[in-house]
Amino acid sequence: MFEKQIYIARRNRLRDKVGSGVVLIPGNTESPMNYPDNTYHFRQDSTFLYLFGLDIPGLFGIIDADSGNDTIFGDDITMEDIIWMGTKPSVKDLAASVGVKNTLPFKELFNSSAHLKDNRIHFIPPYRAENKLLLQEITGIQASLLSTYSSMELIRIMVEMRSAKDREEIAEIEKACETGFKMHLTAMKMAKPGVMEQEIAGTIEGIAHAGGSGTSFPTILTQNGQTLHNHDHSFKLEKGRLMIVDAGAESNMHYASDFTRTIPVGGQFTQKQLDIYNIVLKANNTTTTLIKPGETYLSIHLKAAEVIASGLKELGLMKGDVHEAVANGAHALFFPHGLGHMMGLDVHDMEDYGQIHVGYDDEIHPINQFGTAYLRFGRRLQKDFVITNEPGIYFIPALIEQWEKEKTNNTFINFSKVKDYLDFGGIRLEDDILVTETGARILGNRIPITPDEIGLLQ
Ligand SMILES: [Mn+2]
Repeated sequence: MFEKQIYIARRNRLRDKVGSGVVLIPGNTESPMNYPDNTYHFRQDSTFLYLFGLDIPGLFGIIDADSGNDTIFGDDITMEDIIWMGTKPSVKDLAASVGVKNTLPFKELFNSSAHLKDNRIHFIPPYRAENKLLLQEITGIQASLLSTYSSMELIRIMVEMRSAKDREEIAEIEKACETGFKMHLTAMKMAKPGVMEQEIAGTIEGIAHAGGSGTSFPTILTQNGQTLHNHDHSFKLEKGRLMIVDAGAESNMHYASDFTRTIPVGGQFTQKQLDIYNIVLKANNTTTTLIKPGETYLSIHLKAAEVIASGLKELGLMKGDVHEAVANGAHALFFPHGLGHMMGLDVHDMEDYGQIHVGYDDEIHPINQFGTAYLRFGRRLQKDFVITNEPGIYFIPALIEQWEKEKTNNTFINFSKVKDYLDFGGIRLEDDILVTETGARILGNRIPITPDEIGLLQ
């Protein structure tokens, strides 16, 4: 936990901005896996963590902008809890540790329904079934309509508050980066022919648990990198293939890291792999040099797409004018996703608020074109934003086949040449970036990325 003044200041800031009404901040509860007492790893809600800091299940926060009071609802532990789970401070003491004076037993939340009906209420769209049911009960709004009735005003305020990271938050992200570095270095050293993907994935997830609160998202580790979010780890590594690892850790306070590296099994790239790898590396490095306050990430995404298109043109896989190719979305055959996203308490920071509200604003709107439409974050950068930089090139046989059949962008794509790459897989390279006053800083020690650096590890 941070010092309690930080949480008090955040809640006061929120209260000032929201002006009037009652803000409901449900914490998360334990969630059963296969029977009630066998639960998933507990993960507190990030908005609750941001405003109330307490990392335990079964709490609910209310910030009352009218009265100026904050209340935490929760139950003190029973003798049975002490016997099985050990002792823990009272809800009153926990609340005091984050500067909240008022506490009430959890059941009192249901008695507050009348009070809620007389006031403007604000809540973020709930994403867990348990909290949907809870909000339905206390607000009287049907669970399926809760998203519709969530507060746009609260979403805007929270995005504004959480987008720029403060010093303490950046220090936490750097801890997660340090663990992420160890995970990736270990994966690189283990990537030898005959090793099971699962063995490496399990080992690096252990490092994430040893270094903090586990992984920040399900690990992607595969020699079938043409599938962007491939969570299968059932193959044995083969010489000549590329292994993609997209994995990150959470610090103990739940701040995230998120890195991707792609390495040749056994350590040596073929020339064909190296040619594609160097294009992705150039796109990644170019992105880092372009990041600075005032630039839009949408324009940087498109610049990275141009680096990719011009590299592929040099190899004969694309043709025609590079700007025109990118304007027409031809690069998306190879780079069908966005350049990156915000990162903080969530690996896709604040994605539960609605991606469009986090990544776009009144000035920068999403582009509705295959590929660029997947860009999660496009708006103007500001100092202390933390974003990911993750360009990639993939050869997705089904997509290539469809585009060729439908003649999609065939003025810019040399399909006969692309066919030599159907068994290539994919390459993605991802760093985590802090926007500084004048440019960008790569967070953490940069994980080995040049072909030479990678070769030395094996
Ligand atoms: Mn990412």
